Amino acid sequence: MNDTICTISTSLGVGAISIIRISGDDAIKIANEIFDGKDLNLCESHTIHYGFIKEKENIIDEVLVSIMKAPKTYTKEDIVEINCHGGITTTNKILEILLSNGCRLAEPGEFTKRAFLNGRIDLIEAESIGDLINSETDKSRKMSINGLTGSLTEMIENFRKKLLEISANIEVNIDYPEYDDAIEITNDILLPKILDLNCEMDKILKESKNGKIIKNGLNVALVGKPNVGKSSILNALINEEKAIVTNIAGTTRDVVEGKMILSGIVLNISDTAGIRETSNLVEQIGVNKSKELINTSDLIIFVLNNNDVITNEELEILDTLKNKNVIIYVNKDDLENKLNLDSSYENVVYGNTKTNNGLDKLKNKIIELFNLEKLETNNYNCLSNARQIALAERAKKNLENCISSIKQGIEIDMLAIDIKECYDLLGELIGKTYKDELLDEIFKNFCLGK
Ligand SMILES: Nc1nc2c(ncn2[C@@H]2O[C@H](COP(=O)(O)OP(=O)(O)OP(=O)(O)O)[C@@H](O)[C@H]2O)c(=O)[nH]1
Ligand SMILES: [Mg+2]
Repeated sequence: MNDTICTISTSLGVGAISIIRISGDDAIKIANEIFDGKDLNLCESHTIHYGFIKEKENIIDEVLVSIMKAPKTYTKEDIVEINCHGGITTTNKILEILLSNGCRLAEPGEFTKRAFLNGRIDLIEAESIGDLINSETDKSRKMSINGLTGSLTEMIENFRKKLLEISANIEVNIDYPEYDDAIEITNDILLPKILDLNCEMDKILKESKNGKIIKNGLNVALVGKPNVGKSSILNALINEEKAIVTNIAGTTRDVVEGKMILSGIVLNISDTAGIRETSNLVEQIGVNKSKELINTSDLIIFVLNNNDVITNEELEILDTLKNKNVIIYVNKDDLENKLNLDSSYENVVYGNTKTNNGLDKLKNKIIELFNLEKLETNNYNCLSNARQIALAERAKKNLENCISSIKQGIEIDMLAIDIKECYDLLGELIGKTYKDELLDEIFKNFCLGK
């Protein structure tokens, strides 16, 4: 038996209505004890009732109470929702009364965790609920809804079904070689089937890259030597005077972050300290942070000054950026060109921060580089978090092992192991098997009341 949990489900602040949610075996009984109105124990499921919340004889608030009986509820347990007047004091007071009448305060995500543990939703659906609440763009909202309505699970389940069929055929061949009815499974029959599945998994993983971008956005770092205009570019892109701009080289020390949305994708932009040799300890720490960001960002906008001759240090940094996604933004093109940039560099954009012209070109270059417009037209049925993608990648390894074993003519029963492992990994992906620590990790990021 589960204890009865409660919490405030709406965000705590001044508003018209707040909702306090209770879930568990005693939800209706406890709500009834503090409710002045109909006897809630006698009410039908999925009905709403007018009355008052009372503490002893004192009226605390005038409320509407919704009764939802198990199993057709969010958690598959009895749920009561109290709609009270919004505002911090009333809402907190009702919560306090519930706690002193036998409810326990819910942990973040505990309602959704119960929905999962009670079999109403799978792990992908649970993760999608968290994603939906946190989505910052319409694209990420669309993707979360796909996960939430089960179409992503369906895609993985279909994949597992095909694996199961292959597995079953192999088992029959191994266990009952004398069976005439069973088609004899040979490596020749298996190879095209596994190749098809491998191809399908490839597609799923490729799409998941898009999914990650839609969900988390792109991390973009503005990098370059001091005074080239990095902070001015950040401010112009996010349309806010966020970073300090001066003509003194070495103005920015700490990383300054800003956000903008481009073609429906969030860009998390970091303005960094200008990279140069310095004896100033604070500046040196800033420079080190800039270098770290080069390694962790999805895109580096390397800023040069059109009005300055390119330095050896800049050329060296450019050299280290060869295998990364880089746009070279030649700033200050309103001033005389002294840069002498070799024409062999790709993705070079000229502009300045005084007009929007160059910045528009920069935005278009980012859209082009990451195919951001195309992401819009994809179906949004894709894996999007590190846990899901890592499991799919491991599943793909098993398929690849299988293919190479078939090509080497290895016994068919050895293949069954890889196929079974692939099947289990995808089961883990949708939460058929899981460890408690994983659930703790997933649900701790949820907001209270969900
Ligand atoms: N003419 C011209 N000046 C610019 C342009 N962009 C920035 N500046 C000027 O260049 C100077 C340095 O700009 P910042 O944005 O602070 O440069 P930064 O790269 O962030 O410099 P650090 O923080 O020191 O690394 C300021 O005086 C800006 O007004 C531009 O496009 N054209
Ligand atoms: Mg700066």
